Amino acid sequence: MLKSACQRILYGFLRCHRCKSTMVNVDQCAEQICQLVDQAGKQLLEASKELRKFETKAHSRDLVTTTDGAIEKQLMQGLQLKFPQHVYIGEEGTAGAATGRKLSDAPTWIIDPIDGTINFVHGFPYSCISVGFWLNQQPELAICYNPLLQQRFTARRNAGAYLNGQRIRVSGQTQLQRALIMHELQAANFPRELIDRQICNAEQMMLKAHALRTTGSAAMNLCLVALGAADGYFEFFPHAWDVAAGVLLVREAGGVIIDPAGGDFDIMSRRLLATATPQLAHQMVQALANWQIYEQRDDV
Ligand code: LIP
Repeated sequence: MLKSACQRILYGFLRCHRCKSTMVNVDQCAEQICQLVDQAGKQLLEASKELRKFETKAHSRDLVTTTDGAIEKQLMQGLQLKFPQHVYIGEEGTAGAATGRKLSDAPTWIIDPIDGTINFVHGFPYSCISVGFWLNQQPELAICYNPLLQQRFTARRNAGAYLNGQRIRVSGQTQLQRALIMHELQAANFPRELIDRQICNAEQMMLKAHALRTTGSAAMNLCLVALGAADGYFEFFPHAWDVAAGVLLVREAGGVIIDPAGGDFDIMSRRLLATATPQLAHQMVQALANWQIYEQRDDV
C-alpha cells in the first residue's frame, strides 16, 4: 500500500525561488518522508495498544505523550540525515528551536507527530501523523497517515490527492443547506468571550447546514473534505502543523482553502476555512461574518 500511495507523488526537481542555488529533489523528499511515516505509523499503532499516559503543556487540555515526542524526533532525525539544509517546524519543538516558527521560501518540513493527541490518549481512532513539505511558502508534498484506520492520504502539488493510492476528489457540494460541515470547539483556557464566539459560529452553521461534525483533529477534518465525505470545515486556532499537509490534500482534490473572513489563507494565522466549492465557501464566510476570532499567530 505504501508503494502505491507514494508512487503516486513522485516526478521531479524544484528550485527554491529565493536562494536560486537550492535545487530541491522533491522525489527524494517524497520517498524519504513516505518511509519515515510508515515506520512512525508502526510506532503509533504499537503505542495505541498500551496505556497512554500523558502530560499537559500550556493548559489542562493541551496534552502530550511520550509517543508524540518520540515520533517527532524520529521523523526529524530521518529527514535531517538526508536534508541537513532544510528548515523544520514541529509541534513538540524538537524542530525549529533554531529558526523559530517563521516560514520563509526555504524548503521547510512542518510536522505534527500525532494530530488528535486527546483522541490518541482516549483510543478514539481519529489521530494521524501529519507532515507537509513547503517550498517558496507553498505546499509541495502532503502525507497524513492514520494507522488506526489504515488511511494514508498523500498529495503533491499539481499531481492530485490520493487515499491509499486511489485518486480522491471533493464532493462538489455548492449549497450550505445541503452540506455536512466539520468544525472544532476549543475550551483551552480561553476567556468566556472567545468560548461564546465559537458557540455562536457553531449555532449559525447548525441552523444553516445539514449537520455539524467534529473529529478532534484538524488534519483528519481536512482529509474528510478532500475525500468528499464532508463538504466544509472551519476552525479558529488550528496551528500551522495541524494543517500544513491537509490544505494541499484539499486543494489537490479540487477544493478551496481560504481565510474564514474570505481572504487568502495564511498558514501562520491560526484561521482556516476549507470547502468543496467556491460557492459553499462564500456562504460559509457569510455565516461566520459576525463572530470572527483572531488568535495569536504561530510565527509571533
Ligand atoms: C488538535 C487540532 C484540532 C484542535 C485541537 C488540537 P493536536 O491538535 O488538530 O484542530 O481543535 O484542540 O489542537 O494538539 O491534537 O495536535
